[in-house]
Amino acid sequence: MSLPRPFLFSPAPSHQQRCFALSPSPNKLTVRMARSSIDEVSESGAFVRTPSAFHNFISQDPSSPFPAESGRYHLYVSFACPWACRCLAYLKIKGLDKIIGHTVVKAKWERTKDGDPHIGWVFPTSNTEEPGAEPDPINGAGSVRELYEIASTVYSGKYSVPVLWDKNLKTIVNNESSEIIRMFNSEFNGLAENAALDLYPPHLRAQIDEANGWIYDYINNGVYKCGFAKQQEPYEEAVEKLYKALDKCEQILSKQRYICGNILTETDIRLFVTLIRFDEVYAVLFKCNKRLIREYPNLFNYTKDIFQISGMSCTINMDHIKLNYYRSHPSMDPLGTIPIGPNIDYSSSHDRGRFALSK
Ligand SMILES: N[C@@H](CCC(=O)N[C@@H](CS)C(=O)NCC(=O)O)C(=O)O
Repeated sequence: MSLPRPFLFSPAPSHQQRCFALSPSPNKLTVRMARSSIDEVSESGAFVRTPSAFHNFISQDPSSPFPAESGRYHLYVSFACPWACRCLAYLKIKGLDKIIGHTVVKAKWERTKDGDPHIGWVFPTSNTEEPGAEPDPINGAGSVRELYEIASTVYSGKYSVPVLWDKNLKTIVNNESSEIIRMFNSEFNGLAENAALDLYPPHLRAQIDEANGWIYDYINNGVYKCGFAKQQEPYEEAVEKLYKALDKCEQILSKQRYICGNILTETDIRLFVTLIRFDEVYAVLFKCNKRLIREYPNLFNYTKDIFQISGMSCTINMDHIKLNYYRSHPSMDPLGTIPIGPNIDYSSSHDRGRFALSK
């Protein structure tokens, strides 16, 4: 059974939302949809992320088009990608990995199609080709691009991960991590091993949404704004906001265990995926070097604390992270040399137990 493909993803975003190569006059637009993050640059040289396109929602309601079912959905991720790793973290800590399978792509971007210069996520051809990566067991696809092509014949955006795939309808349910984690938090609770864990509890929702807003703009996406800025001014603007936000987190974490109180929430998982990549990658490649995370006592110990939550450490593969960032962006670093350090041990002891957890 298949649904009409265009029905499944949102209409094209408005021209402010999209990332374009613009002609000199905004009245005479020559637009080119970004096919890769590195193309997502405005006229002023600032990085502007393209919105995701597939926004279907899995529901615990059995009559919904995408009902929560065991074995029906599959998550495609890269260990390099912080957005995809949010979803993988949820899969692990909610105890969903027996009912939702996942596949990890190769770390480094490669050509996705003969005769086309596009580079992106690809699958290995065997289990032994690259440690940590696996061939696509569901569709036998060679690349993530092929998954998008199966899901839609008219899609023309980025071939990004995460991809949440419906094996029944053979299509993409959703490719936006902030939505996927909400589904994983609440919609599979009839099947999850750790259903009691609620990372978006009703009484904290306003606080979580508020914190997610500035953490996304200035930290999660902020590091990309630093790294992908093509001019000095947008870079400096982004760096200043990034460090103000990190200082704010440090301050919050000097008084409580997590960002929204003494209780782990979605905000912490979203912040963690950026912090764990910061000293190893963003400080070097994205020029976020005003201060390192390991120079912030509370942020550093907090990063270790979250890394040590049961199930989290297996979502972090630093070899994939470094291989991807340092080797997949030749326009940023044509040599692709991978820095040897700093090799931080996030499993070492931390001091966050000094805060009593709230119920
Ligand atoms: N808003 C998306 C962003 C996903 C995203 O940008 N993923 C990057 C990897 S970190 C990607 O797959 N990029 C592919 C490309 O640029 O070609 C989400 O949070 O899920």
